[in-house]
Formats: sequence, C-alpha cells, structure tokens
Amino acid sequence: MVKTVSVADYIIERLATEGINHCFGVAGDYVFPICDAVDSSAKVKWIGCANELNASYAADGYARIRGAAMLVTTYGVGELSALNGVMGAKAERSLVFHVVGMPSYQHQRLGKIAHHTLGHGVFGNFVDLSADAACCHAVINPENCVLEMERVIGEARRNNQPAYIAVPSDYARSPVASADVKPIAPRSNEAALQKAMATITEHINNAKSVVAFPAYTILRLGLQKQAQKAIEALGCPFTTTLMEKCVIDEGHPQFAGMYDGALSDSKTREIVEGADLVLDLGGVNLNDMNTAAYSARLDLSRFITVGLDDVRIGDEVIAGVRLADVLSELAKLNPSSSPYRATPQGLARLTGSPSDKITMAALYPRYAAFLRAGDTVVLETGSTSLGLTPTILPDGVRVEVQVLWGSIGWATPAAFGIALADPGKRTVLITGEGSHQLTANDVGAMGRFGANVIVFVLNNGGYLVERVLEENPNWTYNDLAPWNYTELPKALGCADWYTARVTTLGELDAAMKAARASKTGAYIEIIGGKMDMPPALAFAHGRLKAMYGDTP
Ligand SMILES: Cc1ncc(C[n+]2csc(CCOP(=O)(O)OP(=O)(O)O)c2C)c(N)n1
Ligand SMILES: [Mg+2]
Repeated sequence: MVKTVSVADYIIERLATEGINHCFGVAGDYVFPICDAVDSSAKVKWIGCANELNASYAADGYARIRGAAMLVTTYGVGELSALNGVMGAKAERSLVFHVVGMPSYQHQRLGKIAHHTLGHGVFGNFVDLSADAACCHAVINPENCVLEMERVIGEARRNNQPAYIAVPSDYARSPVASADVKPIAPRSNEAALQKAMATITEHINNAKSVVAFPAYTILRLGLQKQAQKAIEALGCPFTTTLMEKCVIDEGHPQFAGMYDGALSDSKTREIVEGADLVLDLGGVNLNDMNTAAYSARLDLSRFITVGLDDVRIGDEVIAGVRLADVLSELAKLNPSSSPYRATPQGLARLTGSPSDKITMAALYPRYAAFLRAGDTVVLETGSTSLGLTPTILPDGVRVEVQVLWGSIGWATPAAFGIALADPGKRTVLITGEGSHQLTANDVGAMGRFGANVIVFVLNNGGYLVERVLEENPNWTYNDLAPWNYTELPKALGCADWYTARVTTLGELDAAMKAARASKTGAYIEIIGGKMDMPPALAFAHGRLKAMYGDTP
C-alpha cells in the first residue's frame, strides 16, 4: 500500500530539503496541522519564539547563514505581527519561507464568522498583506501543493526574498496529490552570460582604473569565496559599505577601506569616486545610512551592476544572468600582473586606563580586540552600527547588520537565529539598550535552545541616535524605562549565564575575558555616556537637511 503524505508533512519535508532544520514561530489553532508536522518531523525542529515579530527576525538571521529559513505563524493575528520582519527580509534579500495556517477552506467557503477575522466572513484580505511582504506566494490545496511549492521555491531562490505560503487547516491535513514536477534551479542563459562577460571584459580592458564593490547580496547567497576569487583575478582594489562589512577580510591586500561618502578615508574616496569603472558585484544599496547622509560622490554612469539575475551597463540590461556565474567567469580571467596592494591597516590601538569610564572611542577598538576568526557579530541599528563599522575587524569575522530596513529590535532575535544556524561559531550580539527593549524576551529562547550568544548591551540612557538626529537632544520620547538589564537572563530562564554590569574599562576588559571563557551564554551591560557618540553620528547631526530634506 502506498503511504499517503499530508499536505502539511509534504510542505515541511520539502522545505527541509532546502537546507532548513529549524522552524521559528508561534503556534495557533489554524496552524496546528503545520506545527504538528514540524513536531513530528525528524529533520526540522520547532523553535518557539516569544512572539511572531521576534520569530521573523530570528528566521531572517538564520536565512542569512543557511540560505533559507522557515517561519510559521497563525492566521491574521500571527502573520500580521510578523510582517515587519518579513518585509525587512524582503528589503535586505533574505529568504524566509513564511508558512501560515488559515481557517479551513470549508469555513471560508461558508463565510463563517470566525476568530482572528474582522467578523464579516471574509478570509482573503490578510493574504494580500502578507503576500506584499514576499516576492511570491501561494494558497495551497491538495491538488496544487507539489506544483506550487516548486514554483514559490524557484521564485524565492531567484530573487532571494521571502515566499508566503498560506495553507487552510483542513487542506493541511488532507493527503497531497502527487505531481510530476522537477525543482527549478535558477541558472543563467548561456548566450546572455557570454554577452554580459564580453561587455564586462571590454569595459575592464578600456578602464584606466577599476574598483570592485562586493554587495551585501554576496553574503546572503553565501558567495564570499567566489567573490574573493573574482576580485583576486581582477587584481583591482575593492571597497565595501557598512552593509557589507567584512564580506571579504579587511586584512586582504586589495581592501581599499570602507566607503562611506565624505566619512571615508581620503585614499578610499579617491579610489572609489575617481575610478573609471565601478564593478558593482551584487547590487550595492546606496542609502542615506551607508553614504554618510548622501555625501557619496559616485557617478552611476561608470557603474556596471551585476544583479542577482541581470547585468546593467548604463541603459543596457542583460537579463537571465546569475551573479554566481558572473563571479566564476571573472575568476577565470588572467590574473593581473600588477594587482593593487595596500598595507593592511591592522587593528586600532587600545586606549584608556582601567579606572577610566567607558567612552565610545575606547570601546570600539576593544570590540575589535575581543572578536576573533570564526565569530559572527550581529550589530543593531543605532549608534553601535554606525560606530563600530568604521573600526577594522580581525580576518575571519562575519558581520550581520540590517542597515537598509533598520528596524530596531532586529538584532537580538537575529543573533538567536544566527547562533542556531551555525552552532559551531560564536555569535556576538552588540546592541543598544533601547533597541534591545523591543525584543529582549527572546533571550529566554536563547537559553531554552542552547544558543550561547555573547550579548553586549550599551546602556547610554536612551535613544542616542535619535537625540543626535534632531536639534533638541532632550525630547522625553528618547528616554527609556530604566531596566535592570543584567537580571534579565536569570528572569528569562538563563540562570547559568555569565552576567556583568560594567562602568570602567578595567571592568569591561575583565568581563570580555570571562564572557569569552564562558561555556554558556554571556550578557554584559556597558554603561556609556548619554551623548557620547561616534564620529559618524556627529557628522550626520551636521547634515540633517541632507538626511531629511529642507523644510518647504
Ligand atoms: C521598529 C523601529 N522603531 C523605531 C525606530 C526609530 N529608531 C531608530 S534608532 C532608535 C533608537 C535606538 O536606541 P538604542 O538601541 O538605545 O541605540 P543608541 O543609539 O542609544 O546606541 C529608534 C527608536 C526604528 N528604527 N525601528
Ligand atoms: Mg541607547
């Protein structure tokens, strides 16, 4: 007898073959069949989060390491709470499969008045909202399940963006109908690839100076090694914005420094802004945050942009060309006889004496000294991400940051998802206390699921970045409830974590040492000055009109 497989089991097992072994989410009655399928799966483990927003951030973090993640929420109330995180994954090109359990098709058909609805017998209205946060979506039934899963997986892979999969609860428990369909792997059109390579090499040969700009999408697609090989074959300098921090080691001899508009080193600025040809590998996103408040001077007509799925040269678009294929073609070029060579800057010197209060100038180099190869550091939006990113970090450190979407609270659950995605590496979370207050409850999930994150919480008495982005730093809406941060791990079930509250450099150095030695998670609250800001923020304060536009 042929064993029947339910729609729910099929979906979970199919997503497991995409390299997903954990499912982040919050249970609910309409999604019970999906939750049951996860709980009974030998391949996928249920990772319950404190709320759906946290789960969406955790899934985003996981997807950045694994290439894809699974998020499961219930109809309406659950999926809508996850939307900010899923939309952020869409903006930042992180592939989250958002699986949502709907009321049964039988009840939908009869227009029943049901909980988690607006009470008027209409059921399709939330599908449109969740679908907007994805690049593709499907409403599953037993007949279309196999086919639709291949379509959305293929499309999500092509764009590296979320897919929304809605499953009515009765259909979820029904046997899936088989269908003869093969997975769709995104690949280049051979002729288009050849045409793109001919044009790219012609531009390279004609350019007096070339600079490569490996984009954040290289990280999302796990193409760091391929990008490095391509850049080594090109022999040209490369730069990154803070979105791509450490995508290739900063100690690499071809690294020309971080590009951040007017805040870049003058040498970096000269190399990037003066280049005849900017080879944008992956589609850099030049937003206000990573151009030092739009102070970049880049001539886009000198760009060749290799997108995920096309190549753009001026007005010409060559479609059907995959980034990975362009990188491997570039790597085959004859290596340059006189490659660009810079002297790596090395790590900044540590300053201050043990009894000194903790200043940002003394703190950032200490993070650099603390981090080591194999660490993944997760940076939160706020003064931290703007302050730490200009600091050179050791080779082999991976950085994850949500610069474009910039939703505060992201980093805490993202660090959790990242830690589960690769438990062999140490995950280090660096967050401001204001952001942390949004999602700190999932420190509990870190303890519960053995994610031994090292957490640094900068307590500077409120929303520093907001104080600086206004003329008046003292609006009360930038103040916070004064939490006892170091008591959180214990209250949230992480009783065996190392915790410390540090006010001096000596205490900080000792706590960093203890955190590194700790076999469990660690949680360090750093007391900083209320207006002690990194140079990037002081600069932004002077450019408020450029940031936000002039008053009409
Ligand atoms: C979800 C969300 N709400 C509000 C904001 C606006 N916002 C940006 S940064 C910030 C404050 C961050 O404060 P904190 O984490 O303490 O970092 P600090 O700058 O003080 O180091 C706020 C409220 C946002 N980016 N995202
Ligand atoms: Mg703060």
